[in-house]
Amino acid sequence: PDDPEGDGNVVLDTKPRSKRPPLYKVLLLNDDYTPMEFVVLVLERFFGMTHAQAFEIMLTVHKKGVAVVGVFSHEIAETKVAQVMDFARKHQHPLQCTMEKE
Ligand code: TYC
Repeated sequence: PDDPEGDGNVVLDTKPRSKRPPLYKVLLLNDDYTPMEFVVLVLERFFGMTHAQAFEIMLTVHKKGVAVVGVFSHEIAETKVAQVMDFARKHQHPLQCTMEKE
């Protein structure tokens, strides 16, 4: 009711807003041409993974088609995606990296 007490004072609902900013998953996509070693290098260089971690995630993408390689704020996720896409383009590999809201 707009005026449950009937006293003329209207209580306005406020949307509960979460304090934390949204997080974004950065995804790496498989393709048939990017060399496995290049993907491993990308994961080491831009996502701070060890060689073993990077190799494992690369194989997951290779087998499953896609994997989450990190979760970040919008700004950091955008930067990671741009870094990976620039690096792949420079080396003329078709590697694709995208982000999506968690
Ligand atoms: N499928 C690629 C190959 O066989 C390797 C690869 C893995 C490519 C992960 C992209 O995100 C990727 N050379």
